[in-house]
Amino acid sequence: TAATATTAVRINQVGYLPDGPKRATVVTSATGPLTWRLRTASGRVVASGPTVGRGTDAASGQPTQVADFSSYGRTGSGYVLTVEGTVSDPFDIRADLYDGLRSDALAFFYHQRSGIPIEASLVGSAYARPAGHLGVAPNQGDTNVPCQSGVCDYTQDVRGGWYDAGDQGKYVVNGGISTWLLINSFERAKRAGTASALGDSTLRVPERGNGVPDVLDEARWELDFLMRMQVPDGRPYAGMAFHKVHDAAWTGLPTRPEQDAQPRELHPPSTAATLNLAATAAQCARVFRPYDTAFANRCLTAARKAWTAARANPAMYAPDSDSTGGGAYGDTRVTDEFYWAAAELYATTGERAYRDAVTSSPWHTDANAFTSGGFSWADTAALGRLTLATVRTGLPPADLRRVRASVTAAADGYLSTMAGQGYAVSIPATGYVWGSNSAVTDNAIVMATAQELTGDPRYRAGVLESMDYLLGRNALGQSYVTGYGERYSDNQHHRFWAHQYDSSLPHPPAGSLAGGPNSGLQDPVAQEHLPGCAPQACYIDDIGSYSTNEVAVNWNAPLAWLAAYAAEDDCA
Ligand code: 9MR
Repeated sequence: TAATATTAVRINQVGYLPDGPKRATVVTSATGPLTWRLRTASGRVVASGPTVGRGTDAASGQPTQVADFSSYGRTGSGYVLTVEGTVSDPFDIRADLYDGLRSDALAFFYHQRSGIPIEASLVGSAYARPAGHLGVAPNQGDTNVPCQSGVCDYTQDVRGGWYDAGDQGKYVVNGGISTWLLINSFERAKRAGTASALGDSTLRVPERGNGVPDVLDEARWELDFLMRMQVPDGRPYAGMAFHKVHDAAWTGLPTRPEQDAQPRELHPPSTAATLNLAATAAQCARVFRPYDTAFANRCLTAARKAWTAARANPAMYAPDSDSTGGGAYGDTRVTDEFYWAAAELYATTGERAYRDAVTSSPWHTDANAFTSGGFSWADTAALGRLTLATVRTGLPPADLRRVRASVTAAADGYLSTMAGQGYAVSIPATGYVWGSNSAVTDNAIVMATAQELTGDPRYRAGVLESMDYLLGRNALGQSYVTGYGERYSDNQHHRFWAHQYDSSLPHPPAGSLAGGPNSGLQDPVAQEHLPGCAPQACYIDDIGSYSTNEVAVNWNAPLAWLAAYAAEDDCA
């Protein structure tokens, strides 16, 4: 009978914005439309309508229909959506829905800091810990780290920065894109007139109250580290950036950072890392200038030096094979990093040489600058496009039009990918790779930028529906953000937030985003538990599943960006 045909009603488990899209996915074997009913906490039906069939798509493998209750805009909590006796999780409709996530997703970065104690007064006693890798035994870094054998004969002080993820490596490539996203979030909010929400004393960071916007204080923690990774003057490859620093062998699980006893090693400089430094330091020089001129100048000097060094050493590639003790972040195509760095240097300085580097780059006209995952640590041309599309420069009008059109064209592509599926996801069925949730967030940032450029509300709807996916409207009914929703990821792969291994250790803090479904099943836990999974269902909330359930700075940074964007609604 029809009453047994519907098995789930999947929603954003946190809720919906009053003026945003409100859609749910109904998993059902029914072939014709069904009736959905929106009920208040007291059971009163306040809206109803027919579902629309979507069939079975390759990503979820589930037969789905969609319920659209967007026209209902009254606020409240404890709503449920019912379809044939199947009841959704309860949810809210309210304008301040994303306010908590805006600060929690950013607080992730303080938790991940290296080289500074994490204070109980800021994070609570469960998450407090002594400084990691600040030259105190048993730590062997990061105040004077030797190069890997044969690479150089000196040590370097590379303290500070953020640990990348569940491991305690620090990678310039991935740190770069994450830093860029935090600073870009602020730069965008400034244009929107909403930067005060990211201003001083908005975050739980030790620098609160120093007169500098807290999101920039957090970005600076990493920028200082990135600049410490630059090869000093007078040394071979001066101006280049070391690719990464991490333990000689993979750190055991669990290990609190200050208890790590392994030798730390600096890995050879790479062109990609150097251009990440050039790009983010140039962005720093532009955005920090009103708050700290000396720091802005220091950033600009580092950026110029990095650019010059990368031009002199354009093919020093970090190999994929260098993954003992840390991720490889290998990249043998750096033309996109050159484009990104040139774009940032040009937007900051206006200088002709950087403009020429932009306009002569193949990426300036390449139709594939935006990937099916928007951008990533390895694909950075899109970051240059986003900067050129939004920051006022002297770019010739025809070029600017083309750059902007490329942003909206990419956003249109994501919208059309979303429209065809049972769950509105901007990535194709083949796109559920390691860190797939960050492809969803990164695409959403492109859509948000398209909305800024055009004012078209369809793009904002695409952003908000992407949040729906991350917060529970997906094939598993899983919220991928710790502390948000009815069933959220709570056992992400991490060496300190390792409650699943040791009950005296905490779960990840609220606001931590899991990497998400990965149909490649690239770890033993995923291989054991997920064989035959549909791409969107290849996920397990187990600490051992590092290929589906890790946290990472390049995943939480776009989440923070989007939470800040979505939270702006309540000032409207
Ligand atoms: O995000 C990275 C993903 O694109 C790669 O496929 C994967 C394997 O190389 O590595 C991911 O990055 C990890 C890094 O190598 C080490 N720190 C944890 C990162 C997130 O899992």
